[in-house]
Amino acid sequence: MSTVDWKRSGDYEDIIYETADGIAKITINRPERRNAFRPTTLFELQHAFNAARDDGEVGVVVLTGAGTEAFCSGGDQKIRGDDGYVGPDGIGRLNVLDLQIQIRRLPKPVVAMVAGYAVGGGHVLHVCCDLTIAADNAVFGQTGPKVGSFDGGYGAWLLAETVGLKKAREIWYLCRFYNAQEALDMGLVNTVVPLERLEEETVQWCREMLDKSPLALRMLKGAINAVSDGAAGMQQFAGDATLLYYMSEEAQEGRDAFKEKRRPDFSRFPRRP
Ligand code: S0N
Repeated sequence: MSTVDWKRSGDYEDIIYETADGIAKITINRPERRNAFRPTTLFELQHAFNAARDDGEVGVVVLTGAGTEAFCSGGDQKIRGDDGYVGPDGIGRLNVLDLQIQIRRLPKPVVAMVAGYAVGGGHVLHVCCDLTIAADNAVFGQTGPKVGSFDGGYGAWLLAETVGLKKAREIWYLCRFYNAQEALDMGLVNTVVPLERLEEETVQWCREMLDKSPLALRMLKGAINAVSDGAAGMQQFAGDATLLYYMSEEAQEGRDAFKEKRRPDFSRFPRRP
């Protein structure tokens, strides 16, 4: 049951983009393939995530799948060529990696709202999200070693960071599926709710975050990701530090002095201990 009045926008084939009350909801809309992604899906997801990033009204982004059977079943195996997933241009791509990075860099919380299967590359997508709200019918797992693929990036080490090294190895090496309660027990999701309350609960979590300081959330996301993202994570965090500095009178004095063709006077700014 929807608790908000979603407003749909954008002209997409594989996804749905909606906004309401400060939340952007992005839905993978290929239920006939358990919301498996193809290159077009990923280009559209990237476009929608950019729209959510740029929209000053949006404070939180929800990623989900259409229907109740699947969040996302990973790469579309039916259009998998010999060098990646092949779209209308005939070129093989692995462009889910760009989307994973985009979710990590997006300076607003991203919440995975999971009903049904989150498996393969679809499982990695929820791992990349900041939070995961799972319905009681959710199923989690990696399938790569069964179907001839693997994700040695976020799919491996971010999963290990989330559930621990032993459990991450088990998930990848054995390709078992785990139910929602098992996922909760291993720290893979934040909460489990009855399927019919999934969106209501997710919106409630979003509203609680929307009440909080956007800059504080932005800095926390950057800080939590910085260590595991290495230099790229530090670059993001450093960019946020620059943003904060730009917003200070101290930095603005430097800019104003240049424009007014005078020496900058930083004497009134403290040298803090
Ligand atoms: C999800 C499963 C468990 C659902 O089982 P269920 O409910 O019994 O339904 P099915 O009858 O199996 O499915 C219903 C219809 O949907 C089709 N379908 C399901 N999943 C896919 C899929 N991934 N691709 C294409 N079609 C799919 C079914 O075929 C069926 O349609 P019909 O009846 O018409 O045939 C079960 O479906 C399942 O196990 N699915 C496959 C899960 C899987 O192995 N996914 C792929 C894993 N690999 C990746 O995701 C690649 C990783 C990746 O993306 C990546 C990683 C690192 C670097 C780059 C990449 C990259 O590739 O970009």
